[in-house]
Amino acid sequence: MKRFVLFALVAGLGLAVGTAQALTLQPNVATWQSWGVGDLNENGTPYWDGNSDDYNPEPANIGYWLTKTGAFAPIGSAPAAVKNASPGAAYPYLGNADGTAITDVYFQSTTPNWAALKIEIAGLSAWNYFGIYKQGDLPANLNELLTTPPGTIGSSGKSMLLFKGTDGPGASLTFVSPWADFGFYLATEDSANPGNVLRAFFSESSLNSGTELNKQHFAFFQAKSGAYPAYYIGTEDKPLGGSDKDYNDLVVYVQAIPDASTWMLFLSGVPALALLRRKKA
Ligand SMILES: [Ca+2]
Ligand SMILES: [Ca+2]
Ligand SMILES: [Ca+2]
Repeated sequence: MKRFVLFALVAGLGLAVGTAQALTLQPNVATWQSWGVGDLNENGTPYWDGNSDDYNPEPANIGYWLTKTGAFAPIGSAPAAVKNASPGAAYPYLGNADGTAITDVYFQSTTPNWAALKIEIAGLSAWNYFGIYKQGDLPANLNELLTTPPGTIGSSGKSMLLFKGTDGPGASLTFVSPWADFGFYLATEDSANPGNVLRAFFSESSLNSGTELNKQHFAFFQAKSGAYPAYYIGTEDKPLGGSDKDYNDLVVYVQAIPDASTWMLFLSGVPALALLRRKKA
């Protein structure tokens, strides 16, 4: 009897973890590149290692923020809240071995994910919207990317807002993608014409328009792997030709979390544990 209970418990847990792994948050490519503080010199290699305008002359791109160096070091001039939000780690980034960007990135997930807005260091911070869209399939009217409140799906069913312009660090939400495959977008609202998109960039940069076609405005860093992976996502909010390429303009942390059925399976093992404990006593 005892052995059967143990078996049921282990089988339940195994099923729970297996279910989560099958559908959890994963990029379509897995070429993670390692880096360290020694690679930071604002020379554009890796592609997110740009010369930030934010705290000149102190360096301040996403790499410095992740590692608490430059403007984000204890003596740096960035605000304490921005420094404190840093994980202090050089997490591997998604890219080519030579430091160039992977142009088309999307993710796969049908399980819940938790997203948190970590920092925004950009003049356009009040106008930048961040969300997910159906892989390879944009809304015909990009103004749908501004559909609020966060968690709402746009009218064509092809986008879901996660953070609106007036959201700031500390904003967070749990979301389930309506599509198995989805990309991330950054849309800037036109301050002169609210409700209209001034510019929008997509993690599949082949969906970008004009000068930004095939130019990657997102940088992905892998904070956790395994059953519940997590990523930091840095963004550059201006056309790359006229930007500082610091990828710290809006930074989001996103992590896969256990869904309700996984918790049910897990909890189903708890009475078995209690039974085992009672038998021992
Ligand atoms: Ca460099
Ligand atoms: Ca920037
Ligand atoms: Ca910036």
